[in-house]
Amino acid sequence: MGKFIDLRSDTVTTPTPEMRRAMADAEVGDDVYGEDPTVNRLQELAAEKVGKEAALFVTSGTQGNQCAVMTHTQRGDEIILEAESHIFYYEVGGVALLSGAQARTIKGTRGALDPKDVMAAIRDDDLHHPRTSLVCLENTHNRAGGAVIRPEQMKAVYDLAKSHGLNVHLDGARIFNAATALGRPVTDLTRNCDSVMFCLSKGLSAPVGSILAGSREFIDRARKNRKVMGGGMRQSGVIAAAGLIALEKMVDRLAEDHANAQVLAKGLAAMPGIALDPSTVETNIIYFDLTHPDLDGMSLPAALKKEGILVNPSHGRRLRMVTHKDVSRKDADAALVVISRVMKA
Ligand code: TLP
Repeated sequence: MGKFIDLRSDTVTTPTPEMRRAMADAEVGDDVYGEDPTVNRLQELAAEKVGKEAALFVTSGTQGNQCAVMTHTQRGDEIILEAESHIFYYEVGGVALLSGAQARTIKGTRGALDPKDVMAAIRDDDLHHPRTSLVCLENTHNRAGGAVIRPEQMKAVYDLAKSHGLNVHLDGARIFNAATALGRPVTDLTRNCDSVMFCLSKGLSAPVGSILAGSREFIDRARKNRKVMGGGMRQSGVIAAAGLIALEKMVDRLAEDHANAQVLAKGLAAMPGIALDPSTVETNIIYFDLTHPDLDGMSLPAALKKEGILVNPSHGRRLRMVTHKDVSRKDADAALVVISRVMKA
């Protein structure tokens, strides 16, 4: 069989030939001493791109988010999160395990928190209450189907948080997808937060790594927390070199992934047995519900795998497909032909 069309996630993207060359040639030093010139260059460029004073190269999106939570909170604090957010849903209970913080979840609308709900969740100063110290936002919102949170929505929550002395962390794993979809500078989306994490892997296609950015003082403290999480990486210029290319060269092509997601979404929506409104697909993530009586979230991915298409199985009837650099327009068209055939069989 030829190559798989891998729609499981944009995390599966492989580094470009230019990235591999830059990795081989990277100038390196010991980053725990702050002496890796390539890491330092990446951190400076990343901070500048998102309009923050400083940035820290971290091993993964999860490490960046958890390091942010640890740096913003004290043990026993309560943090406010969207109920389907990655930090709450997919980070192995790290908020409790690593920071000793308690999660207060709020159901959002397409991933966006209503400031009224945030307001109601902020604890007042009562002997019995934990201290609320942090609100986390996610943009694009993964489990809301790659939904884009508007700058105005972010600002409303940020202003409220600030007026109550809370910090705001943005899980911006796919923040450049959000900026691309809106056609606005990414700083419109990173202005209304105290810290932001974004991934160099995923759509930007670096093999490893994410960025945590914020004030100089915040990043100095976060560096120590990264160390305790095992993220002091020594000659990490080898991977930072790919991150630099991710930031410089790979942002502009994200629109292609969004266009291919539209192709897939429209094709899927036309198939009997699939419930999907393509207008809800704003970026590179497509969620749909299976209404086909003989197929479910386990059997369809298994049948597609035999035909060379990879989709993550699910215990329910909701499935996700993600477009990325290694899925071309031709792949999207080919996938639709196969999916349609498998659904009919
Ligand atoms: N998301 C992965 C899985 O963990 C679910 C995926 O395939 O989408 N924030 C958001 C919004 C994410 O979607 C992810 C990864 C992360 C953080 C964590 O990044 P990594 O995988 O680098 O730890």
